[in-house]
Amino acid sequence: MDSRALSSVSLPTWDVVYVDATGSTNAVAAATPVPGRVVVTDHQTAGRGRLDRGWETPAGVALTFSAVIDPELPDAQWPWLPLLAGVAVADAVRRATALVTSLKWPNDVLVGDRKLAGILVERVAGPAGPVAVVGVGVNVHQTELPVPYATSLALEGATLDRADLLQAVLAGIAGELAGWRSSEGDPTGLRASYRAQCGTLGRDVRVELPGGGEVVGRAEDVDDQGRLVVRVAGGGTCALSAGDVVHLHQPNPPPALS
Ligand code: BT5
Repeated sequence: MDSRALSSVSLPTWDVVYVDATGSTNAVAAATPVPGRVVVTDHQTAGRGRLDRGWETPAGVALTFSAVIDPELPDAQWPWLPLLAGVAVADAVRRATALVTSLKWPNDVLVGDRKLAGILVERVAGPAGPVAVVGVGVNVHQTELPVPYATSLALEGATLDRADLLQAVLAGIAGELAGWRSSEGDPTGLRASYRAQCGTLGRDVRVELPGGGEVVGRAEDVDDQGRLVVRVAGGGTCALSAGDVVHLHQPNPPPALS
């Protein structure tokens, strides 16, 4: 199908390396963590999700790649990286297909309530300090998916070449990174883009915390550190930096952007 085009993507600002098949593009990128390097494969055989979960994609139908990025910003701003990648993926899909996408905090890209794309950001030691490996998986041509709450571009009626999608997502990541760096890590612009697309805001949610336990309440905001602010029963709020969100009820109107 589009494997041939995927194998020959070449971009000025990224060093794109194609492999026919590999376990995890994040693992390959982490092994040679040169900023600007992108590892893309036609068939990822042991894809990784967050918290040691898996990411399953058959050969020839999904976009699976990892980009090595030196954010050149203080550690405190790094939590914005996965959110930034989510914005770039959602923008690229929306522009190319006219599908209505949304972001489920922190970084799932949804069509309706189904997951189209997942993102895994890992921090690894690079040649000149820590770098981020930003792994992106988008369901493109699949007609069958491993979980009932997933979807693909094909199932949503959209046809898109994986090479074109890769280029659009990488251009989006580069553009978002440039804006973020030029503001010296002030996340105001990125936060506005994120909040405008975040379907979690205004919804009742259950957030399952990484260490066990959960928080139930109304998702009110994403703060300037990228944390989800949840108003819990009784009126207080808590800001969560990690967790799995379950959307509980129908959405309310989103909050006004500040
Ligand atoms: C993620 O984790 O969503 C991050 C996925 C990142 C995958 C990319 S592909 C390129 C790069 N290399 C890698 O090895 N990984 C990255 P999480 O939020 O933990 O979601 C994982 C869960 O999504 C699984 O436990 C399944 O329930 C579900 N899942 C697995 N495969 C899926 C698929 N193809 N589409 C939608 N959901 C899937």
